[in-house]
Amino acid sequence: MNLDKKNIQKLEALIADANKITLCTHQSPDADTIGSALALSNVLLQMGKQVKVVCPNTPPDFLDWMVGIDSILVHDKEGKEVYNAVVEADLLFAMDFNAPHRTANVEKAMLDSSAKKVLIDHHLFPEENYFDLMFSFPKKSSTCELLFEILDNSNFKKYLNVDIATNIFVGIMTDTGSFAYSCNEPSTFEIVAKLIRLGVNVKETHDIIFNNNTIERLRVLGLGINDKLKVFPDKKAAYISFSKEELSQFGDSEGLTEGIVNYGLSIKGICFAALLTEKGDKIKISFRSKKEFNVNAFARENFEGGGHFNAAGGKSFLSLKDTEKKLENLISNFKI
Ligand SMILES: [Mn+2]
Repeated sequence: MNLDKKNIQKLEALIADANKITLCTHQSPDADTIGSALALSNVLLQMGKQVKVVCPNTPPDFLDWMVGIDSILVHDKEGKEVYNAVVEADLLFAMDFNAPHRTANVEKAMLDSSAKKVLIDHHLFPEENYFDLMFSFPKKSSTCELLFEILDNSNFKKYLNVDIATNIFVGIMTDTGSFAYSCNEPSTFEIVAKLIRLGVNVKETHDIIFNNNTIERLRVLGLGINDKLKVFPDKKAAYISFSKEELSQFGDSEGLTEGIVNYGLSIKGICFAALLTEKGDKIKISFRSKKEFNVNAFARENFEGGGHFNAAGGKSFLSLKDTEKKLENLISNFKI
């Protein structure tokens, strides 16, 4: 399983044979899953394919400028259309996730679909049995970087344009925290150089993502840092938690608390950070770490999640208080 010519030829053949192609993104979509899906959909549309991009839930507002975003079908709003788009497809793509259950409410459609399935992803442990063809590269900065490499080395190269390049750039930039982590390979920057040659404007794109906060996002960050941050210096750990009531004061829009987990990790000496948010009947948890602390394993073992070595997610069906207790208990046993 690697980016050899054979796999790229297989991909070219699968796409040539397909007419209806549906691209799936993961739950709580981020810029990497959306950027890669929209970039590939742009290529497929230029080829005259019938293309649909489906999302389990609404993409965050700060991505609403991305080219193609208005065409996305969101399961929370258009469940039937999403189900049909997945089941009736000849070819399905999993963009930036490793198993059907990562699409939550779209999982059933993915399991019901008899389409050929292709994985393009950088998460660990893909569900190999589900896919007909896999491009699984956990060492890549982002799915967007991987997708670019595939396109650039295939006969789809001729379709590359500034819109595709910008959507790909956004995924690489956000998955690396503006080129701060997961990007120690020269190839990431060689690809960025190619994206700039295709017309990406780095400053404009950075501004539109990072200097585009809503007041609510800043205020919830203020509450988080002022009142909600708990630090365990001896254990090199910190976390912030938000209850449903606290989030609803700020409108609880998609992406409201995006990135807040990183503030805990930005504290001197802290190697493990978590963000707990109460959503519906569960607690959603993000984990970040520095150095050798494996939050992918930590999330898998304790919070039904996973992800990457230094960035992962999980969930808990305990109350927020009990989830905090469980986390603090685990932290008390840290030997970082
Ligand atoms: Mn990603």
